[in-house]
Amino acid sequence: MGRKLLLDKAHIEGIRHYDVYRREGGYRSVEKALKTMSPEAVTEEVKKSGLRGRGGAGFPTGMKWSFLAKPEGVPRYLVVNADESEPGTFKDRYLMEFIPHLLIEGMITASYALGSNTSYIYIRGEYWWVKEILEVAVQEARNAGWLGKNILGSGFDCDIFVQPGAGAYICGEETALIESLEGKRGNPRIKPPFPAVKGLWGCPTVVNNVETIAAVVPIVNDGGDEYAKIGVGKSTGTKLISACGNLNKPGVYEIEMNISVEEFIYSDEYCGGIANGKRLKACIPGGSSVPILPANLLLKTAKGETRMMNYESLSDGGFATGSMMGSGGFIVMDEDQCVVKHTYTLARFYRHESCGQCSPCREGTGWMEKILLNIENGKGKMSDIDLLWDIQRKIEGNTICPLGDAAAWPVAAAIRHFRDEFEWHVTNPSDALKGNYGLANY
Ligand code: L3W
Ligand code: SF4
Repeated sequence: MGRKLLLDKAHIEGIRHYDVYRREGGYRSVEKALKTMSPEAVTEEVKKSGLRGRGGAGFPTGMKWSFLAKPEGVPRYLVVNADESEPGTFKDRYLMEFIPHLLIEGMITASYALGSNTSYIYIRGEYWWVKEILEVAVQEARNAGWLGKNILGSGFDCDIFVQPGAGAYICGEETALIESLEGKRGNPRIKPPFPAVKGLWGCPTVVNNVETIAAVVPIVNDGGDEYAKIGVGKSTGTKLISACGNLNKPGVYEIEMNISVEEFIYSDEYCGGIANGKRLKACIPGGSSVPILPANLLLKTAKGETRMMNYESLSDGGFATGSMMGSGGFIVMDEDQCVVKHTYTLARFYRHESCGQCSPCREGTGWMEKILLNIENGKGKMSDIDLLWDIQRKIEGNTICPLGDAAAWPVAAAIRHFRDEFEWHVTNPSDALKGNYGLANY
């Protein structure tokens, strides 16, 4: 059994509430940090741990914290990104819903390290019941003296506020999130300046994912070196994976980052294999924004090495033959699934969620959606496939925020690996219309 650092206690009855969480050892990291460590020492442990941002980019957390500007007399902020909206990703919801005090504990310790006296959880509006759970937990922490003035007599003041979004995917992009938190339309800002220099209300701000901040708890409790012993290379610690699609046991799993993709999909400890005895066709291993991989490149890399569930191995081969760990949204497709249809569905999503500031993203996502719908409906031409390729190339790298890339990559990867399926739709329009388009038709 793999070690669990975040979800090990998530199934204890009543753990959602303070008394049980505390009885099970909760808030030890706050005691340790505030009573025995300097803020710099906490950041040092996070650096030693090798923790990387769990929202998708995998940026080293300790490095991000040390980039935080500290001009005198200017407040600093910690903002937790709980706007989990990436299709296929639901691990932060699970953590917040079942063990909300883990996030709050991590936030207090992180706020101490960063010097943030007011910290925010920006949660997606659709998670309204999770917001209520968090608000109860924050109040419990306040009542127990873990939030407020002079916490544990340390001289450190901290409070936490929960702010819901209103259903826009783009508000998960850190600068759009900050705009939204300031009460404005969630349009991404041009970076630099990075939030670490100019973030919320123009002040230095660290934006971290829910899981990233929760991981601060075991790192401070056991030390960064202990955390770094789990996993491989630059992929240290454990990772939450939300597994969905044609699996026998979809769900949220905490894995050590040294297991193979094959073990994750087929072992009983995790997903238990493909549902209904079907064959594995493809997988989007890191949330909808990352490239799809066909089964042969999913279990083994192009070099013939076992593909592992970690940052390096999943991206091995670049986008030509690899993908990304991303946010950990692991979407599995069996032999009956149609890649053209899935690609269309994603294109529709990104077109709908584009904020419209940049022409390549605003116009390109609309064109990709229309062309994909035509192909899917048996009305496409062979030249449409090249046109699609051309459009996604013109979006990638030419936009203010990563949503443009996120819209382009799935289309590029689908054409790269499943071009024959696109061509089949063009040459067999009546079959495509009837919905006969899985591997079974080849
Ligand atoms: C200070 C510098 N800070 C970088 C900070 C930066 C940010 C972090 C990573 O996009 C990806 C995206 C989605 N000084 C800095 C610096 N930083 N250089 O480091 O930055 P970046 O630009 O690499 O990424 P990002 O803008 O945070 C995130 C992908 O994740 N994704 C999305 C998942 C969606 C969810 C969800 O719904 N929960 O996670 C999945 O793959 O496409 O590429 O903080 O400020 N010099
Ligand atoms: Fe808006 Fe798309 Fe430009 Fe991002 S890439 S700023 S979502 S138009």
